[in-house]
Amino acid sequence: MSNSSFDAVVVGGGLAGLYALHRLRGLGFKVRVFEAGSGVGGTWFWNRYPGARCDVESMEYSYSFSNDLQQEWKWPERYGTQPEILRYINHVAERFDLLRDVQLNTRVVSAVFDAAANRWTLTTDKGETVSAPFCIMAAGNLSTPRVPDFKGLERFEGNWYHTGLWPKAGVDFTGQRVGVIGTGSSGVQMIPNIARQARHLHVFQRTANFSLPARNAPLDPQKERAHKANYPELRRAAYDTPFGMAGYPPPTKSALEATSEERERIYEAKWEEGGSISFLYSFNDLLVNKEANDTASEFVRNKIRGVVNDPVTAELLAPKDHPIGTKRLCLDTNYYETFNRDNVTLVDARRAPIEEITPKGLRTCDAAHEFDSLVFATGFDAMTGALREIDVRGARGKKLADKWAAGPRTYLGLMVAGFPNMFVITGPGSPGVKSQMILAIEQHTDWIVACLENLRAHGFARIEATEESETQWVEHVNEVADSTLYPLANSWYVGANIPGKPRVFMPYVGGVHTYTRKCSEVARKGYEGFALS
Ligand code: N01
Repeated sequence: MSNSSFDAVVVGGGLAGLYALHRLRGLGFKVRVFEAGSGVGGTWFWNRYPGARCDVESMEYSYSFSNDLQQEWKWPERYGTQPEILRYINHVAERFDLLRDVQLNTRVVSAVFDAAANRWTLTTDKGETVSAPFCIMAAGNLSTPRVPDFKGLERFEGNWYHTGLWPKAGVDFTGQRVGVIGTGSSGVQMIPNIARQARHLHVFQRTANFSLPARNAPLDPQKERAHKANYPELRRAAYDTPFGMAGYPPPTKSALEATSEERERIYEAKWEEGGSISFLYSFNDLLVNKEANDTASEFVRNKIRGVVNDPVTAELLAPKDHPIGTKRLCLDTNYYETFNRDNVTLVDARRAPIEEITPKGLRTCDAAHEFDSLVFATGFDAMTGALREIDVRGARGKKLADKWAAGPRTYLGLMVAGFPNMFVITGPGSPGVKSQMILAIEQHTDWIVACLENLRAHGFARIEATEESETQWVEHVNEVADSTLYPLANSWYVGANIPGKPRVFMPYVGGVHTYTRKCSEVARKGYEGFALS
């Protein structure tokens, strides 16, 4: 590396890190991005499992910062596939000449703040050291894959995979006996695809998840034209919505005010239309009133019962432990139908938990299974995992991992008290993961860049969230979550998938509109809640 001193360093070369690089360059900053992968793309670089696809429509799930880019790029389908999205990200990286400042195959292992010099020093797994006044954490929310701590995995004689670390060359399961563990979004997308190849597929389900039909199709050229004709307006309008997506008229009626016939008609139309936001927008209280939610949950359970031929399997697949929408609502193509295939078996891993991996497969408490391949669709150490894996030390030498031992604390999901000049893009306490992620990335980054401009204009060298503003924000995030049904689910939003992780509701569910207004107001009031010096 020719120069180890920068104006800003960025950790992560996914959608967030690349946009941060682009914007920081616009300030005239000398920037270095560190990316652990051998290519850019983050989530879309690593999650190459069969069937990986975005659950936000492709006309929405893209950068808005360049009108030429959004007008010229052609998405072939309603929802982008992983290869298509990765192609798009690489196109953006080339088009904006970003790659020359991205150092691939390099993992940041520590980030230490020097309070006297107001500089962050980062050390990489290659033993390099770089420093910069500002450190931007763009390390992702679902970027630390987790394989459960099953006894015996090292003795397994077949091949095993995690959805979030999928081999670049792909995997051919033709003729194999395959076991898939996990039925979240990744499992739900992957299972129908593996079922078509495998000799036999066993799906180990601990918790049934709600899934709706995606209704993917080639992108309707008329819709594409109409969307592109109004792209800038639609992008702007998205900031005024809870989920950061325009074009979904907010519901005004409670599910409990509707007759059962009216509810059925509305749910049926949404089911046919496909898409999760649209379905959750059937009525205005599905995420805040359990009784209202029960009507939607039961509608989907009945759909599952209608699709799956075997009543015992259908009942097992019909989620009963959480209200619909309180875990990430999955979108699928033929997920439930897959369980009608002769070569697919659903195993109830709640009634009979997996006890160990054996050389030939795995053993639950009541049966042994033999597999050629095992696939872990077991999720991620979400939202905090990536930052906790880096040895981050703030102004008084305090470790971020210690500060977050009882759960993450941030102000606006953007900064952490005691860690000056370190910004987080879509961190815990931000609505990022509960919204159109690329919009959130652009909003956070634009705010950070404006903040850095403001520091420079006023001759400040340092910005830090105050303890007080952080505490108030954490309380607010919790209050808002507690006014909804979200905390009722054992989801990764509360860290429930990681044994021992403190149960804290991490995303901000007050909506993109509320959050964006709050961020603008904070900036307008001279970065209220931050100490500048
Ligand atoms: O992970 P998850 P994911 N024994 O944590 C099970 C985004 N995403 O990779 O629910 C048995 O949701 C676990 O069971 P339980 C999206 O935001 C988006 O699927 O903990 N099972 C669960 O079934 C999503 O929410 C897209 O009881 C075990 C599964 O593994 C997020 O990524 C596509 C187990 C993990 O589900 C994460 O999704 C893919 C054990 N010991 C992902 N441990 C799209 O855009 C865990 N499980 C479409």
